[in-house]
Parts: sequence; C-alpha cells; structure tokens
Amino acid sequence: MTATSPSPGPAVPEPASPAGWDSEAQSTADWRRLDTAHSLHPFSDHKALAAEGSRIITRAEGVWLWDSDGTRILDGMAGLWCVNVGYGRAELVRAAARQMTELPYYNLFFKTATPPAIALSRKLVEITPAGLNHVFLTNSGSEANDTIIRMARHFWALQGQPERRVIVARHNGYHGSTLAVASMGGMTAMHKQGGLPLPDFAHIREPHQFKFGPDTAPEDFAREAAGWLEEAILSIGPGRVAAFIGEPIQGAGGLIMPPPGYWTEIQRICAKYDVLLIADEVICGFGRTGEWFGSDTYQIRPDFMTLAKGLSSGYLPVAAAMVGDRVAATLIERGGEFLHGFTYSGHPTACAVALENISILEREGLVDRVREDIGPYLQARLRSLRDHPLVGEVRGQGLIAGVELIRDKTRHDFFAPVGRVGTRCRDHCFRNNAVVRAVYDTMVMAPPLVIGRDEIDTLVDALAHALDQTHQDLPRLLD
Ligand code: PXG
Repeated sequence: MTATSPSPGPAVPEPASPAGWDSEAQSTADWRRLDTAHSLHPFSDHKALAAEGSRIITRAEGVWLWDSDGTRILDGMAGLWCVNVGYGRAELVRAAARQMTELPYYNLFFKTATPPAIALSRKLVEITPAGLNHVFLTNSGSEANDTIIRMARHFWALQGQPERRVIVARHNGYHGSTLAVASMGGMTAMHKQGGLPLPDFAHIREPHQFKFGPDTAPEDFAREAAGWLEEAILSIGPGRVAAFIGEPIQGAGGLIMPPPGYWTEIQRICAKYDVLLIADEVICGFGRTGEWFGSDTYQIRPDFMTLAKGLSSGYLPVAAAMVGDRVAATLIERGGEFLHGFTYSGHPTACAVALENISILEREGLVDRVREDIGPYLQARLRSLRDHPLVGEVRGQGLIAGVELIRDKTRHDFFAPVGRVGTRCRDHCFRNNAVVRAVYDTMVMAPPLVIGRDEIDTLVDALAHALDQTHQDLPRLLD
C-alpha cells in the first residue's frame, strides 16, 4: 500500500500459505485424500463423496472460481446464495484488516458495545422496511432464526399469553440446521434424522402453483394457498399460535415464487389472528430480488426479519434478527434480562466487513442494476429454454431463478424418483464448468449481483447444454 492509496489502511500481506497447510497436500489427489480422511461435510453423503472425491476450490475472482486443477468455473450460485458483491473485493479485505488491527474482537455482553456493531445495527435499521428499529446480531441465519423463535415466545409470555408458542412454517421452507430451526423448517428428510421436529412447530403446504395448482388462476391459487395458513391457525387454535415464518421467495426448497397477492393475504390473516409475521430474508435480502429485501418486492411488513448471507456477501459469518417496534418495546420495557447470545454476536470484524459490503452495494448501485438491467436479462435468457422438452416452467425474480424439469409437459407428469434427473443435470452443468443447484428437479441459479451479460450467456449456455445431455441420458436414468 502506498501513501497515495485512496483507502488508507494497514498493508495486506500477500496471501502466502499459512504455516503447515500446503506442506502435506501438493496435488488434487492429496487434497482429496486428506479431505476424505478427516472432513465431514454439510449435507453430503460421505460414502458417495469419498468414492467421487470433492472438487477443491482454491481461489475466486468476480463470478469465477478456480479449482485445484486450474479449471475456471462460473459460480451461478454466488457460493451458497451469498457472495452478492462477487469475489476478490479488496475493499472488504481492507475493512477486515483495519478492524482487526484496531480491535479484532470484543463482545456485546455485560453492558459493552463496539463501534462496528453499533454502526451496522444503525445501518440495518436504515435500509430495512419501516418499523424494524432493533437488531440482534448473530453469526448465521440459523442462529438468527433461533433467536427470533425465543424472542417471539418470550414476547407472548410477557403479553400474558404464554400458550402462544406454535410457529407455523411451510413445507420445503428452509430456515437452518440447529435442532430448533430444522424443526421449524419444512424439510421432512431433515426431520427424519435426530428425532425432529421438536414440539410446537407446524407446517402448511408451500404455494407451489406449478405443482399444486397449474390450472388455477394465479390470484385464486394465491388465496387458496394463503388460506392454508388460516386453516392451520384455526385447527391449532389461534390462542396457541405465536408466529408464521416464510421466505419471500422459497430458495432452498426449490425456488417457489409467491403467486400474486399471496403475501397480502398472508399479512391479512396474520393481522386477523394477531400472529407475528417473520420474513426470512436470508436468501432474498441485499438485492437478490431487485429490491433491497424480498419484503420490499412483495410489500411485506414483518414483525421480524432474518438477515444473513448477502449481509457480508459471505466474506465473514454475520447475521441479524431485525425486531419490530411492537415486540422490541415489550422486550425492552418488560422483558428483564434476555438470556440468550453468542460469543461472536456482533463480532467487530464481521460487522466492519458487512458495513463495507452494504456500502459497495450502495456505491455501485447493484440493487438497481438487478432490478433494471441484469435481473430482467437473466430471466429473459432463461425463458428461451422454455421450449426444451425437459423444461416445465421457468420462474424467478431479479437474480434468482429456477428451471423446473418435468417428465411430460402435456400430462403435467413429474419425474419419479424425484431429484434423480435434476441431480444429473446439475452434474452435467458442473462438468460444463458452471455451478447451478438442483433442488429436487428444479435447477436453481442465484449468481453474484455483479455478473455481466456475457457471463449470463455463458451460464445459460452451459445449462442449455446440460439439459440436452440430461435428455439424452433419460432412458438410462428412468429405467
Ligand atoms: N434461512 C434461509 C432462508 C436460508 O436459505 C438459513 C436460514 C440458514 O442460514 P445459515 O447461515 O445458518 O446457513 C438459510 C441457509 C442450499 C443451501 O443448498 C441453503 C442454505 C444454506 C446452505 C445451503 O440451498 N440456506
């Protein structure tokens, strides 16, 4: 760093390998051997992974990843839906280095605070919808949702309604992996492991029109799907329901878009039964849908909002539970000590990086770019795949999109077993050097917000090629 550098800060050393970690592994085969020997991966079948070997990602820039063999791969998933400002941002490295030099760690417990945590909380209040004026910082979306569950139940207890404990969520909603939030999520396969769900969580059907109402007018389907919440509230008993949680667009459950009017109706039903509304914005937040938050896109006015991922573009772990005025006032005035928190809640370095990340989104107008330019371009390019024999539906908003594969378009016949065809297509994409995600038989994309038109062309071409390859494989896949 020279004296004339526009952003003064401590010099950032060249990324030399820290002692020890490249001495043992010299090749992809070495990395794979060590990985298989010791590492247990999230959401992975370890036996299958050991047989195949992981792809070792070694560096990244913009929307591109490189693996240990030097192959360049287009990251159509922004990591795990999180690297919104793209890879290789020196500003974020500088922000982290500056903060680590000044104050690498301190916490928010026992009547202390730090400038980055204070500044980030203020910034989040400024950019989220009106009425969310308090923030509880955590390290992950799971922890933020866990925090919200405890706060919502505590709130109702303070209101003299301790029996309001049930949180209603949706099938195939994903809210994280701790015992509580995996119970809250609607992934039945997750529930089967470890004796879940815990009590006081209920699930309604997701508003997946292509699957459950292809012949219904969207507005009618929206009313019907929101009505499933009212039915659940009435069957549980309105006096027992604490909150409803939903992602504005369901991400990990298969890119399920709310039909028009769905959220307005959900909001009305929550108000009618005085049920708190939680918008899980972990995927939709920070520009993904072309607005700052999915709640802006769908005019949701939640009592809580969950933020993570794009909050720091994944550069460091940081997340937040935004708390609405009604709940915050009660907790603050009458709640006493809230017995909850994590060592790293409000970690100053993570907060400094998150602040700089938000500032990049603002400075470069990335959210507007998604709404006005690059989002519509991705959606239009993907719609060109609609005539492919495997493609049942193309859906999305901004830079989040899903292409659902179907066995027979005219008979509206889905693949069985579910997921085999999608996984094959995902594997073909990967071999074509593009990362997309397969959720059941829906191909999902959520690239960094900085992606260019030519890079979108590359992504869509890779998917189109993978669709052809998958189509050729069908006889072998379905036997
Ligand atoms: N809410 C939503 C809506 C999420 O998508 C979480 C909460 C949990 O956040 P943490 O930070 O605890 O992971 C998520 C996370 C996938 C995938 O493969 C999706 C997530 C995480 C990992 C993989 O689609 N979403």
